[in-house]
Amino acid sequence: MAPEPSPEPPKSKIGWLGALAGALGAAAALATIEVVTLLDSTGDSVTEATGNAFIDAFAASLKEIAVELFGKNDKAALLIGTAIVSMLIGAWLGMRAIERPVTVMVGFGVFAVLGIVMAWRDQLASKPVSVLAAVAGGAVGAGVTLWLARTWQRARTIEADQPERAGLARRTVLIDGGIAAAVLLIGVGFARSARESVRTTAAKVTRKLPTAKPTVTVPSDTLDKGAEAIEGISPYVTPTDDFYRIDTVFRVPVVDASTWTLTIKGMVDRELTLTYDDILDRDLIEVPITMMCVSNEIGNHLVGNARWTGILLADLLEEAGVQKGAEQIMGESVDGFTAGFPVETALDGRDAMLVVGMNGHTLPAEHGYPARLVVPGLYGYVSATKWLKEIRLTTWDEQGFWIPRGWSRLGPIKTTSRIDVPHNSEELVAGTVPIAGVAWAPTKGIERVEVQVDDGPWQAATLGPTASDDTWVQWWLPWEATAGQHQIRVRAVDGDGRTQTAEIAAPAPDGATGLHTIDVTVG
Ligand SMILES: Nc1nc2c(c(=O)[nH]1)N[C@H]1C(S)=C(S)[C@@H](COP(=O)(O)O)O[C@H]1N2
Ligand SMILES: [Mo]
Repeated sequence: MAPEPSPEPPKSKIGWLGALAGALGAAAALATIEVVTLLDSTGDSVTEATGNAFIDAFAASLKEIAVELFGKNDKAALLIGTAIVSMLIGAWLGMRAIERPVTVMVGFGVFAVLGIVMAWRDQLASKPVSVLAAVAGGAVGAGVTLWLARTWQRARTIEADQPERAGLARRTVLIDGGIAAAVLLIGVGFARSARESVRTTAAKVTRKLPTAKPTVTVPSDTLDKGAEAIEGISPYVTPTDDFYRIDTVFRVPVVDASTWTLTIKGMVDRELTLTYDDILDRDLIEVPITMMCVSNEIGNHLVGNARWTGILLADLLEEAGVQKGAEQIMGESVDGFTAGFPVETALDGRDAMLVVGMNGHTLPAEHGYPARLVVPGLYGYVSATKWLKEIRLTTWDEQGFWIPRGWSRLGPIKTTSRIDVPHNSEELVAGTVPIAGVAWAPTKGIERVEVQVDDGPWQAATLGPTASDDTWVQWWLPWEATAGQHQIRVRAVDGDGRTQTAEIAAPAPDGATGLHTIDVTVG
C-alpha cells in the first residue's frame, strides 16, 4: 500500500531568499550611514572614508599618480563597487539568517567595526558621528536582514502547510522587498541631496577675490587669438574649466573659509597662523605659471597654464624665520595629503606662491579652495598642495604622500613639448598645413622648438609671445604637406640650452621623457 504523497517538507534552508534579505540588509546599513551622516554634512561619511582608505592603499601599487583610478567616473565606480561588494557580503550572511542568526549579527558587527576603523584614519570624518553611523548601520543591517529572512521563511512554511495559500511567499517577498528597496532609495536620495546642499552652502565663497597686481604682462597676441589664430592650438592661458585635475580625494573637501586657518610651523622662529581674511588683506600678486603632473605621458594633457593670485611664499617664510637645518617645506591639506619640496626652491627668487585665486577668480573647490601652493618648475605631487592647512619647515626625514609609494623625492619638471595640431592619425589635404603646439620648461623657459618630418632636417618653429620663463610657449611651423604617410616629431631646447631628450621613459618615478611623435596621412 503506497503512502499518501505528503506535501514537500518546508525547506530548512532559506537559500536565495536569505541572500536577498541580506543584500537588502546591507543596503539598509549603507542607507542608515548616509542618513546619520547628515549630522556632519560637510565631513566624510563612513562609506567615503572607506573609499579614501581604499585609494590610499591602492595608490601604493599605482604606476601613475591617480590618473586612471581617481578620475571623476572612477570615483563613482568605486562608490558603486563598495555598495555592490557590501551587498554581496550581506547576501552571503543572509543565507545563514535562519539557521545561524548569530552569524548575521557578528557579520554586521564586523562591518560596523571596520567602518569605525576607516573613519578613524580619515581626517575629514567626524569621529562621534562615524561611530554612531557605523553602529546604527550595523544594527539596522542585521535587523533588516533577520526580519526579512524570518518573515519570508514564515510565509514559506505557511504556504507549505496550507496549499490553499499558494503564492503567499512570493507575494510577501515582493511586497516586503519592494517596500524595503523603496524606503532605502528614498532615504539615500534624501540624505545625499540634503548633504550636498549643506556642503554647497558651507563652501560658499564669502569674499570676492581682491584685485591683484600682475608681476608680468600676459601677452594678448598669443597664437590662439586674433584673425591669424591657429585652430586647435592650446590657448596660452588654460581656461579654469579645462584645467586638468588630479588628487587623491574621494570627494572634494568642503572648507569653510570663515573658520579656516593656515599655520606655518616646524623649524621656524615664530609660528604664524593666518586666516583667509589675513591673506586677502595683503598685497596680492598675480603670476602666470605652468603646472604639470608627473603622471603626464608624452603628448598628454595633465598640464596647464593659469594666472595664479596670491602671495609669495618667500615673504611668509621671512616673517616666520626659517631655522638653520630646515631642508624641506611640507604642505599638508585638510584631508592629510602631504607634498614637500626643498626650502631653496621657495627662496631662490622664483615665484613660489601661496595661492587663493586662479585666472582672476577665487580658487575653485576642485583646485584647492581656500588656498593652495604653486611652485614654478616642480611637478604638482611634490609641491602644489590643495586645500592647504599647514606649511611645515622640516627635514628630509619626513616624506610626502607619494614618496613612500615609489615616486622620486625631488620633482623638477622635465623639458617637454607637445604637438596639438594636426592630431595623431589625422587625414590631411596636401598643401600648407600648420604644425603647432606648446612646449614648457618652467623657470628655465624655452629657447627653441624644432620639428622633424619623417627623416628630414630639424626645422625651427616660430615661438609665440610669453609672459615669463615660468610658462609654456606656443609654437608653430607651416608645413608643405605632400601626399603619403608622414611622421612628425617635436623637441624643445630649454633656456639653459639643453635639448629635450629623445630617450623614452615612463612617468614613474620622476616624469616621462621622449619626443611626442604623430602619424598623419596626406591625401
Ligand atoms: N590636497 C591635495 N593636493 C594635491 C594633490 C592631492 O592629491 N591632494 N595632488 C597633487 C598633484 S599630483 C597635482 S599634479 C596637482 C594638480 O592640481 P590641479 O588638480 O589643480 O590641477 O595637485 C597636487 N595637490
Ligand atoms: Mo600630479
